[in-house]
Amino acid sequence: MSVMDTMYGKDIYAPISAERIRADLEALAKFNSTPGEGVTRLPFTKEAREACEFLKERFKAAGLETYEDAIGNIIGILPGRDRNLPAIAMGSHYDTVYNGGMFDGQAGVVSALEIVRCLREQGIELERDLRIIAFNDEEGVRFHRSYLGSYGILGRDQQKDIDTYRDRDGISIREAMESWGMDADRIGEAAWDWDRICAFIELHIEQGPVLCSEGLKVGIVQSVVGFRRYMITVHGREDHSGTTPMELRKDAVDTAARVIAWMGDFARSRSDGTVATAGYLKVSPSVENIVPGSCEFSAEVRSENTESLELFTKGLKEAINAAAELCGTSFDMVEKMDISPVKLSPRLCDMLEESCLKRGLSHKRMHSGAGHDAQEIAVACETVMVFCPSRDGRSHCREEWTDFEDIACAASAAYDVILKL
Ligand code: HGY
Ligand code: MN
Ligand code: MN
Repeated sequence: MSVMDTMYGKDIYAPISAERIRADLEALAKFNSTPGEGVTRLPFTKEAREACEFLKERFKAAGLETYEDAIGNIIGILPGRDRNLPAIAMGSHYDTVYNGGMFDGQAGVVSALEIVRCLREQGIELERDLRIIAFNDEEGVRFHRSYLGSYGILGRDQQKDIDTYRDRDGISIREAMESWGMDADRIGEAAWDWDRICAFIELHIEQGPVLCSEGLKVGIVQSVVGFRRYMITVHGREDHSGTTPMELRKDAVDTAARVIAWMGDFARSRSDGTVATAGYLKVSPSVENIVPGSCEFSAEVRSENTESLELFTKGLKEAINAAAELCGTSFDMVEKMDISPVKLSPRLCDMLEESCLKRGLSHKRMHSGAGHDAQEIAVACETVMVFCPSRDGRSHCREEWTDFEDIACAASAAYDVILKL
C-alpha cells in the first residue's frame, strides 16, 4: 500500500491499478519530440509511430485482438460471450498538442487498457465485446483540423480534406500518411458499423479548474460545448513605418488587432461561459520598422449556447469588414470547423453517478469546455465522458498534471458502467 493509496483508501478504485496506469503513461510520454519541454506527439511522425507500436504491444499483452486501422487508430477487442451483441467501446486519443502534457487523451487510452486487464484478472467475461481505441489526430494541431481518427471510424468523407489540409511545412495529410507507408485512398475502410456499437465511454482529464477547485474526484460530463474555428488572412502592404502617414498605410496587424479585441469583448459580453481565442497568429514580415503586409490569425469560439456561436460568426464578419474598411486592407476568411454543442447520455451519466455514490467518489455533473472525440461519436451511439481533475486546471501546457490515483478513480467508475452494460 503506497501512502497515496491509504490517503485515498485503496478500495475506492479497486480493482483498477494506479500503478499500472502510471507505468503506461510514463512509457508513452517517452515518445515525444520535445523532451524536457512538455510532450509533443503529432500525427504521422516518428513519435506517433513509436506510440502506436507500444500500444499495440500492450493491447496484445492484455489479450486483445489488436489492429491498426486505415487512418492510424489503434483498436483492441476483448471478445464477449455473445459476439453478435452490439459492442461497448471506450477510448481517447494518443496524439498531443505542441509542448502539451502526458495526460490529455493518453489517460483515456491507458484507462481503457487498464479496465481490460482488470476484467481479465477478475476472470470476468463480458456479455458483449469491449472495443478499446486509441484515436489518431484528435487535436488537429498539425494539419489545422481535428478528429481525423474519430471521423474515420464514423465514416465521414475526408478524402478531399486529406489533400487540402497541410502542416507548417506544406505537407498534406495524404503525404504524411504515405510517409507512414499508408494508402490514403483506403481511409474509408476505417468506418465502423454503428449498429454494432451500443455505447462509447471516454475518460479524459478535465483540462479546466472545476474539479480541482471544488476538491472533487470525478466529473460526470453531461454535455460538450460546440465550437467554430476560422482562419483569417489580412492582406495589407509593407511600407516604411516612419514615413508612411496613417491614412495612407495598409496595416494588416492594425486590422487583425481590432478583430481580436472584439472577440474577447464579445465572449465576455455573453456571460454564458462563451469563450473566444485567437490562438494562432502569424505576422509578415514581422519587422519593427516595416508596416505589416500580412497577418494570419485563427478565430475560435466555444459555447454550450448555439445562439452565442451564431452571434459570434455574424459579429466576426462585421468586425473584420469594418476593420478592413478602416485600415484600407482586404482579407480572406475560411471556416475550418463548425461543431454543434452535444448532450451526452443521461442514462450513462446516471450509471456513472451510481458508481461514484457506491464507491464514495466525490463527483459533479458538468459540461466539457474542451472538444473531444466523444462529442462526434455521440451522434452515432449512446456516449458519456468521465473526467478526472487537472491540477490548477491547467492543460495543453507542460504544467499539465493529474494524480494517477485520480485517473484510477474515474477509471473505476467507467469499469462499473461497463459491467452494468
Ligand atoms: O481543442 C480541444 O478542445 C481539444 O483539446 N482538442
Ligand atoms: Mn484531449
Ligand atoms: Mn487536447
